[in-house]
Amino acid sequence: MNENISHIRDRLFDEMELALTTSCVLFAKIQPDQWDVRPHENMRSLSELTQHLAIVPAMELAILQERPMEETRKIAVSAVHLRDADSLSEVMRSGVQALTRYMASLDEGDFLYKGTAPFFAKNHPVTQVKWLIEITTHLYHHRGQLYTYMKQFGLPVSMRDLYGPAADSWTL
Ligand code: NI
Repeated sequence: MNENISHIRDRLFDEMELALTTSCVLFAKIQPDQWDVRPHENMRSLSELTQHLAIVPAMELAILQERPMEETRKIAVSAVHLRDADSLSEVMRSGVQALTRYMASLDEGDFLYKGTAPFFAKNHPVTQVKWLIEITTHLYHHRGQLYTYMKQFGLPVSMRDLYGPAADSWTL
Protein backbone atom coordinates (compact mmCIF):
# COMPACT_ATOMS: atom_id res chain seq x y z
CA MET A 1 0.00 0.00 0.00
CA ASN A 2 1.18 3.50 -0.88
CA GLU A 3 2.49 5.08 2.33
CA ASN A 4 0.41 8.23 1.91
CA ILE A 5 -2.74 6.12 1.75
CA SER A 6 -1.73 4.04 4.78
CA HIS A 7 -0.93 7.28 6.62
CA ILE A 8 -4.47 8.58 6.06
CA ARG A 9 -5.93 5.15 6.97
CA ASP A 10 -3.99 5.15 10.23
CA ARG A 11 -5.25 8.65 11.11
CA LEU A 12 -8.80 7.35 10.58
CA PHE A 13 -7.93 4.49 12.96
CA ASP A 14 -6.70 7.10 15.49
CA GLU A 15 -10.01 8.93 15.29
CA MET A 16 -11.99 5.73 15.86
CA GLU A 17 -9.69 4.83 18.76
CA LEU A 18 -10.37 8.24 20.35
CA ALA A 19 -14.12 7.65 20.05
CA LEU A 20 -13.55 4.34 21.85
CA THR A 21 -11.34 5.57 24.70
CA THR A 22 -13.44 8.67 25.41
CA SER A 23 -16.70 6.67 25.31
CA CYS A 24 -15.20 4.29 27.90
CA VAL A 25 -14.39 7.31 30.12
CA LEU A 26 -18.04 8.40 29.86
CA PHE A 27 -19.36 4.88 30.61
CA ALA A 28 -17.32 4.82 33.82
CA LYS A 29 -19.05 7.95 35.16
CA ILE A 30 -22.59 6.54 34.97
CA GLN A 31 -24.06 5.78 38.40
CA PRO A 32 -25.67 2.35 39.07
CA ASP A 33 -29.16 3.82 39.55
CA GLN A 34 -29.09 5.75 36.29
CA TRP A 35 -29.22 3.04 33.63
CA ASP A 36 -32.98 3.26 33.16
CA VAL A 37 -33.35 7.03 32.98
CA ARG A 38 -34.30 8.59 29.65
CA PRO A 39 -34.58 12.27 28.69
CA HIS A 40 -37.97 11.80 27.06
CA GLU A 41 -40.42 8.90 26.74
CA ASN A 42 -39.73 8.51 23.01
CA MET A 43 -35.94 8.44 23.43
CA ARG A 44 -33.53 5.65 24.36
CA SER A 45 -32.71 5.07 28.03
CA LEU A 46 -29.11 5.49 29.14
CA SER A 47 -28.60 1.70 29.05
CA GLU A 48 -30.15 1.39 25.58
CA LEU A 49 -27.98 4.22 24.25
CA THR A 50 -24.73 2.87 25.72
CA GLN A 51 -25.54 -0.69 24.56
CA HIS A 52 -26.06 0.60 21.02
CA LEU A 53 -22.89 2.70 21.06
CA ALA A 54 -20.82 -0.23 22.36
CA ILE A 55 -22.11 -2.70 19.76
CA VAL A 56 -21.92 -0.38 16.71
CA PRO A 57 -18.37 -1.42 15.61
CA ALA A 58 -19.10 -5.18 15.69
CA MET A 59 -22.55 -4.74 14.17
CA GLU A 60 -21.33 -2.47 11.37
CA LEU A 61 -18.45 -4.84 10.62
CA ALA A 62 -20.99 -7.63 10.06
CA ILE A 63 -23.10 -5.35 7.86
CA LEU A 64 -20.19 -4.20 5.69
CA GLN A 65 -19.05 -7.83 5.33
CA GLU A 66 -22.50 -8.53 3.86
CA ARG A 67 -23.62 -10.86 6.62
CA PRO A 68 -27.34 -11.70 6.58
CA MET A 69 -29.88 -9.75 8.62
CA GLU A 70 -30.36 -12.54 11.22
CA GLU A 71 -26.65 -12.63 12.03
CA THR A 72 -26.48 -8.85 12.36
CA ARG A 73 -29.54 -8.83 14.58
CA LYS A 74 -28.00 -11.49 16.83
CA ILE A 75 -24.95 -9.28 17.33
CA ALA A 76 -27.16 -6.30 18.23
CA VAL A 77 -29.16 -8.38 20.70
CA SER A 78 -25.98 -9.69 22.34
CA ALA A 79 -25.46 -6.26 23.92
CA VAL A 80 -28.88 -5.72 25.48
CA HIS A 81 -27.99 -7.15 28.89
CA LEU A 82 -24.95 -4.89 29.38
CA ARG A 83 -25.37 -2.49 32.29
CA ASP A 84 -21.89 -1.77 33.58
CA ALA A 85 -18.97 0.24 32.27
CA ASP A 86 -16.47 -2.65 32.14
CA SER A 87 -18.68 -4.89 30.01
CA LEU A 88 -19.70 -2.05 27.69
CA SER A 89 -16.06 -1.01 27.27
CA GLU A 90 -14.95 -4.59 26.58
CA VAL A 91 -17.60 -5.11 23.90
CA MET A 92 -16.83 -1.79 22.22
CA ARG A 93 -13.06 -2.39 22.38
CA SER A 94 -13.26 -5.84 20.83
CA GLY A 95 -15.52 -4.48 18.06
CA VAL A 96 -13.08 -1.67 17.26
CA GLN A 97 -10.16 -4.13 17.26
CA ALA A 98 -11.94 -6.50 14.85
CA LEU A 99 -12.92 -3.63 12.56
CA THR A 100 -9.38 -2.21 12.58
CA ARG A 101 -7.89 -5.65 11.89
CA TYR A 102 -10.22 -6.11 8.94
CA MET A 103 -9.51 -2.66 7.45
CA ALA A 104 -5.74 -3.11 7.95
CA SER A 105 -5.87 -6.46 6.09
CA LEU A 106 -7.13 -4.84 2.87
CA ASP A 107 -4.79 -3.90 0.07
CA GLU A 108 -4.91 -0.39 -1.33
CA GLY A 109 -7.30 -1.19 -4.20
CA ASP A 110 -9.83 -2.95 -1.99
CA PHE A 111 -9.58 -0.34 0.78
CA LEU A 112 -10.26 2.54 -1.63
CA TYR A 113 -12.55 1.02 -4.24
CA LYS A 114 -14.10 -2.30 -3.23
CA GLY A 115 -17.80 -1.82 -2.59
CA THR A 116 -19.94 -3.94 -0.27
CA ALA A 117 -23.65 -3.50 0.30
CA PRO A 118 -25.67 -3.87 3.52
CA PHE A 119 -28.49 -6.41 3.62
CA PHE A 120 -31.01 -3.56 3.71
CA ALA A 121 -29.65 -1.77 0.62
CA LYS A 122 -28.29 -4.48 -1.63
CA ASN A 123 -28.16 -2.24 -4.70
CA HIS A 124 -26.14 0.47 -3.00
CA PRO A 125 -22.58 -0.72 -2.37
CA VAL A 126 -20.28 1.49 -0.32
CA THR A 127 -16.47 1.46 -0.56
CA GLN A 128 -14.48 0.13 2.40
CA VAL A 129 -12.87 3.49 3.15
CA LYS A 130 -16.29 5.12 3.21
CA TRP A 131 -17.53 2.44 5.63
CA LEU A 132 -14.62 3.28 7.91
CA ILE A 133 -15.48 6.98 7.83
CA GLU A 134 -19.20 6.38 8.28
CA ILE A 135 -18.75 4.02 11.22
CA THR A 136 -16.52 6.57 12.93
CA THR A 137 -19.08 9.36 12.44
CA HIS A 138 -21.76 6.97 13.73
CA LEU A 139 -19.74 6.48 16.92
CA TYR A 140 -19.27 10.23 17.39
CA HIS A 141 -22.96 10.85 16.79
CA HIS A 142 -23.91 8.58 19.71
CA ARG A 143 -21.03 9.73 21.90
CA GLY A 144 -22.37 13.29 21.50
CA GLN A 145 -25.83 12.08 22.45
CA LEU A 146 -24.40 10.30 25.49
CA TYR A 147 -22.53 13.42 26.58
CA THR A 148 -25.75 15.47 26.37
CA TYR A 149 -27.68 12.83 28.35
CA MET A 150 -25.02 12.83 31.05
CA LYS A 151 -24.97 16.63 31.32
CA GLN A 152 -28.74 16.62 31.57
CA PHE A 153 -28.68 13.96 34.30
CA GLY A 154 -26.16 15.95 36.37
CA LEU A 155 -23.12 13.72 35.86
CA PRO A 156 -19.67 15.34 36.13
CA VAL A 157 -18.65 15.46 32.46
CA SER A 158 -16.84 18.26 30.68
CA MET A 159 -15.52 18.99 27.19
CA ARG A 160 -12.13 17.67 28.34
CA ASP A 161 -13.63 14.18 28.56
CA LEU A 162 -14.16 14.30 24.79
CA TYR A 163 -10.62 15.17 23.68
CA GLY A 164 -8.67 12.44 25.44
CA PRO A 165 -5.13 12.71 26.82
CA ALA A 166 -4.28 15.61 24.44
CA ALA A 167 -6.45 17.86 26.62
CA ASP A 168 -4.19 17.29 29.67
CA SER A 169 -1.50 19.54 28.23
CA TRP A 170 -3.81 22.36 27.16
CA THR A 171 -3.30 25.74 28.76
CA LEU A 172 -6.93 26.87 28.30
NI1 NI B 1 -27.01 4.35 15.67
